[in-house]
Amino acid sequence: MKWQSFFSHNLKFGQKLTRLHHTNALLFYVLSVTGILLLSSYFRLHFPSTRVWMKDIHIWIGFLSILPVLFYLPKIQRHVFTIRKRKAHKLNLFLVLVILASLIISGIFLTFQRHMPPLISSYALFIHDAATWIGLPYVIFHSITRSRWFRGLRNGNEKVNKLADQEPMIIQKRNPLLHRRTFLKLIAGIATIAMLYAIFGSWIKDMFNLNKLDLQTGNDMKPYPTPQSTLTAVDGRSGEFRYYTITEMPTFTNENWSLTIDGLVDNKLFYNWKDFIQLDRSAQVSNFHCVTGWSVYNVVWEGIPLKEFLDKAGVHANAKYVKLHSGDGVYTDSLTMSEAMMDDMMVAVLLDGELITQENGGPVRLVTPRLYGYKSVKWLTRIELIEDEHIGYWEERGYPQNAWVKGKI
Ligand SMILES: Nc1nc2c(c(=O)[nH]1)N[C@H]1C(S)=C(S)[C@@H](COP(=O)(O)O)O[C@H]1N2
Ligand SMILES: [Mo]
Repeated sequence: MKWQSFFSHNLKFGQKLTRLHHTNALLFYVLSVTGILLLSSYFRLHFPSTRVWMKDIHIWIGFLSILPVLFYLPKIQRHVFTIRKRKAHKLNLFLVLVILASLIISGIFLTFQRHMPPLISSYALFIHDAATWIGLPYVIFHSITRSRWFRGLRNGNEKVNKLADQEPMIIQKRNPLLHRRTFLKLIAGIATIAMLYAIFGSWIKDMFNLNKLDLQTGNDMKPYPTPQSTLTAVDGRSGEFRYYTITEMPTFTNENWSLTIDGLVDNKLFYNWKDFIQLDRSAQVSNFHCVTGWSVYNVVWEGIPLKEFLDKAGVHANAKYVKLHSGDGVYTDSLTMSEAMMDDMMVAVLLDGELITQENGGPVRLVTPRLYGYKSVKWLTRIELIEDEHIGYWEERGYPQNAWVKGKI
């Protein structure tokens, strides 16, 4: 990369293009790094507050990255003309522009997704992810094969083998694997894939739930509750949960799990696992929306409406908020009294007829279909009635207190 070119005037057309290209590449790298940190569950676990401003930085740089594209647009015609005879260059240009456009447009939607129906943000997130997983390996491969080091490697070899090159054997020309350039590119390709696998392997595993089995055995609840409802989702569940936690996942057994309802109530309630699963449950089909853009549709939850616990406990007149405590010992959130009394606020124990798994917040989690997922406290163990507003875990780190999902839920 020629750093001087960033500061010089009177550049020729080609040099200007190169400068745009390098600016674009730099921004793309910074966005990739911040973007991957945002996705990483390791980062969420160990640097939760950094995550919030990292997201802002990612968004701001994202907006900045529109500039090189805008500067490029008036030059596009001339550029395409100069490469009119090079098929590979044209294809490359087209691919890069499609990837950039997808990332920018979906990124803008994601930035403002709180003001849009969740369906749009799910699509935007899908496109943003897909464009990243195609674009990033492509860019890494491109940078390796275009780097001076790589070219040096190629030229160096060519000099050494000059003699051999003068009389190329037919087989070398025909067989792409034996052609030196292709071979080096192949190596770069393999290196890229290996590198990406090292970085994203665990993410890919999470994505495809390859490690679901060990996680499922995390909790050990006995007896296993049988569904009391036969409700099923007509179209079946669609979408995948992204498992979030800001601590190591707590592990529960029937011995160490309990639920307490206390604070400003007439009767403090306390349930151990045995008592808890004797309670009458109802079921609901609802959608689950995370404020970062993903949704899961048609989830069948079975559990006890939060309202029933509050009625049973007898809420004092001065209680204004319901504070929810996670058994992880760190995560909390709160609901206003009217939010808490909504019919679909549920203390859920079964998901699609099965015990909620450990990574999904089981054995018991709150379900808040009309409010964003950060209100839906996982590993719920305590419901406390309080008078003063409580600022929840993510709200303290920049998420809005108002978690209502806009549009069709
Ligand atoms: N204890 C606890 N509860 C939590 C969280 C968390 O990190 N810890 N993340 C919240 C957020 S932001 C979302 S979107 C949902 C995600 O639920 P899932 O991990 O089951 O997909 O859980 C919510 N409840
Ligand atoms: Mo979330």
